[in-house]
Amino acid sequence: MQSYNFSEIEKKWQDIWDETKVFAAEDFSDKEKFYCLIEFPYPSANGLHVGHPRSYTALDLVARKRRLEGYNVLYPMGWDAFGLPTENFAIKNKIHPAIVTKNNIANFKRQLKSLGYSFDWDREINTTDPEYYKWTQWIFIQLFKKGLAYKSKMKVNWCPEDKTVLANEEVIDGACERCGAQVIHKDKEQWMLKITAYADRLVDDLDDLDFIERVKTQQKNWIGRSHGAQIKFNTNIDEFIEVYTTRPDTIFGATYLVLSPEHELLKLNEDKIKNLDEVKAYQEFAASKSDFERTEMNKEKTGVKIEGISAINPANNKEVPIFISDYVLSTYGTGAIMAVPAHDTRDYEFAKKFDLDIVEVVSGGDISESAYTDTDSGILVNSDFLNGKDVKDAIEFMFEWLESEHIGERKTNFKLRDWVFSRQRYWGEPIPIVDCENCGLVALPESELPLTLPEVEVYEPTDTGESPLANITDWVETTCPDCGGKAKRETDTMPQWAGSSWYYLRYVDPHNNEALASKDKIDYWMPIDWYNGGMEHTTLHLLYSRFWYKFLFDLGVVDTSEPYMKRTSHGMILGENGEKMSKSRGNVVNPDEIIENYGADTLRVYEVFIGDFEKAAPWNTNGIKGCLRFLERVWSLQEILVDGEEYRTDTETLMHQSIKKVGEDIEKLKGNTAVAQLMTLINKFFDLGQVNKAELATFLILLNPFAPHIAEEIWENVGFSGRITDQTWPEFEESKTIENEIEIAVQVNGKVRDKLVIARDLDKDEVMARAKELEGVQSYLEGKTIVKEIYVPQRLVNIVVK
Ligand code: ANZ
Ligand code: ZN
Repeated sequence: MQSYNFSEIEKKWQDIWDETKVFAAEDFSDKEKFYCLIEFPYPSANGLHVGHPRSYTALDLVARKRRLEGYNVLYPMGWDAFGLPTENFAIKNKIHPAIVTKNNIANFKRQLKSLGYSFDWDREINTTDPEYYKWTQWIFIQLFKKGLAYKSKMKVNWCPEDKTVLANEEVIDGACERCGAQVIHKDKEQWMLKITAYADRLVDDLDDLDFIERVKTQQKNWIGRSHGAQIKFNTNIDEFIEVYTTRPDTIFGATYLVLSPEHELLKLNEDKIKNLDEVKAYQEFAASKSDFERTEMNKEKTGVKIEGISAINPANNKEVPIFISDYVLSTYGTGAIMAVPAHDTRDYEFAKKFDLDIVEVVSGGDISESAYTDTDSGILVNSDFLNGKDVKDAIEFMFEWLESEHIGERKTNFKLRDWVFSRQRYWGEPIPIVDCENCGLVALPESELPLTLPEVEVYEPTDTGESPLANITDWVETTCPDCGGKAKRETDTMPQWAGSSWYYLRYVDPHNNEALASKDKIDYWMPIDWYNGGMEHTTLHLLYSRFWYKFLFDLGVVDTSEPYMKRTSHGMILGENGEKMSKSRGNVVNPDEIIENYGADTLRVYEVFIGDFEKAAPWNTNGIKGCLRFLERVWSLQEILVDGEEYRTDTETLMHQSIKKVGEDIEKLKGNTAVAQLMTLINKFFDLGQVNKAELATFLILLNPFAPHIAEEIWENVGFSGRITDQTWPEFEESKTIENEIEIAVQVNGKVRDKLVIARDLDKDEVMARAKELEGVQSYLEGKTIVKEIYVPQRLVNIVVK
């Protein structure tokens, strides 16, 4: 027999799959539809990373299994190709970003094809294709028309390295998510998307989705819905200060107020502030810091007392001082708080430092040590009409009280901010809006879409904060579509997250010229049944795309309110040294080399065998070799093949067990234990010295999702009819997964003395009789009286003697 020539086999089957389009999804079919999706890659110049195939392989297993189960499966692939790395590469190498993108895509596609994924390549999409981004622009215009896209001058995150603004979601611990540079603040006019209008629905609708818990929790925390009260404090200068609190129950312990340094009241009443110089100096100091630095938990508290202005606590009419401090943010709640040092940690630290009153109003802690923040067990004290209530009741009582006294009301707040949607870079979708001297901001008519990116000489970003498009005067200067007057085009572009916010809809109808996708096809394919992607996208792409989809639902473009029914997430593949793979660490593994030396099937098997899907896993070259050895053994099954239409008694139980285990494990993304089961099965065949045709056929179908090329090749070689892609997924019988003969322990007075092999359903009398005959047992029974006989079915016998 020929040896296992994976290169030849893999090329052969990839060509056959391509030519016969076996993985093409049918629009409309009698079969049930199944839409599975992986996050489409950013085609970088580095090519495919061995991390990418982890996600793609996991859902390729599901897709291939579903097809054999009779589903009409859509498993598409495309390119999320706008964005900074391409633009930066283009600038450095003086090649147009469009050409860089084209080359990168060709390379990625070659690599993905060489892995044998069952993608429907006829539905390939590319976010930088004007026929695609025409619809990204169309959605933007709809958002604009509904008032959900607006321009506003605001403090934004600016990355000095990439020379562009960043969304809040792109700032991680105060640094640029992409390049790691420390983010600074700039006041700039920006396009914003009103994602906050969807905040409630984005939280509430999570309940009905089959998302892994970590994803739900992260989205909820990011949106940060909190229920509290807004309370008015009167002051000595005839103005109210409104505070936001989630603990109105603690109002009797509010011994001072803190305003954010940017608070309006200060600007409007500078004449009444006696220590204005000191206040101004502090305001400057705070302005230089990021919100992240300002709210860091265990940093030294700073602040300044406002001399000349004080407030009255409306619960007990006591006068309380007012401070400014950077730990109160201007962008949350009302930008002012009532400080309750006895029950809030930051207030406690501040009060200690400035020697302010700390009044206990919830009993149960020791406030000489630290703030008592527990809300589950304390009882209200020192609080007049609230005394004796527990925290929950006291909060409810206060809501009513505040409303009846007209000094406050219930208020829900969100951490989520509107989405900063413009970027000052070249390689993105142009924003299809003009600024008219007469009419203001006007959207282009749909007939003028796509508004394509103009050719430019230089696409380097500028330090002025304007995009390179601003320099092309004859593009910028245009006429207003409404009045025909003079107008200027918007020169900022959209962020990389734009195209990926709706791409899954384009797959259902990728060549449509009339609409982003036809209603019929959307109704047929959506929602997506299973979506796998990285945890790092949870509060970016995953949240943004849920928002856009809900907006399209409100417009009537789609007929369900959520795009993804199920969301799972994979762990990263790390370098052999356990660190993140990166060029600078020199630990990058190139999938091309692995495929050349070991084959695509081996790489696929290794990608699932590497460890628990949700956890990070280090690459290991010995592991790869082990997977190749496994496939070589699979190949040599052909040498021990014998005839046989049914499983043999020797293999029957293991066959049924394997069908069950492999099937269930694929569903749970436990490819690693599924492969282990296949290894057990193949060992059995070699132990027996034979595999029969019935057994081999089942084995190959089970192996196929993992190693499809070798499975198809052996199937054909041994003369089975048709192809694996035409077969049905094997079924198992539960009763046959159970071993018929079992081994049980036999104890005398609780100590194991021997073992007994019996038929599983043997009755107690027979089991006891045979147990007593065992040699290892008899010596312990001699001369004794049996006082009790215990049989725990299918587990053990215990004979108690005296
Ligand atoms: C009094 C109080 C007493 C508070 C107590 C807490 C515990 P979340 O859940 O995040 O909404 N806060 C309100 N606005 C703030 C701002 N702009 N910057 C910094 N902190 C602010 O938290 C709401 C709580 O965070 C509010 O409730 C307020 O402190 C503080 F025992 O008010 B609390
Ligand atoms: Zn006009």
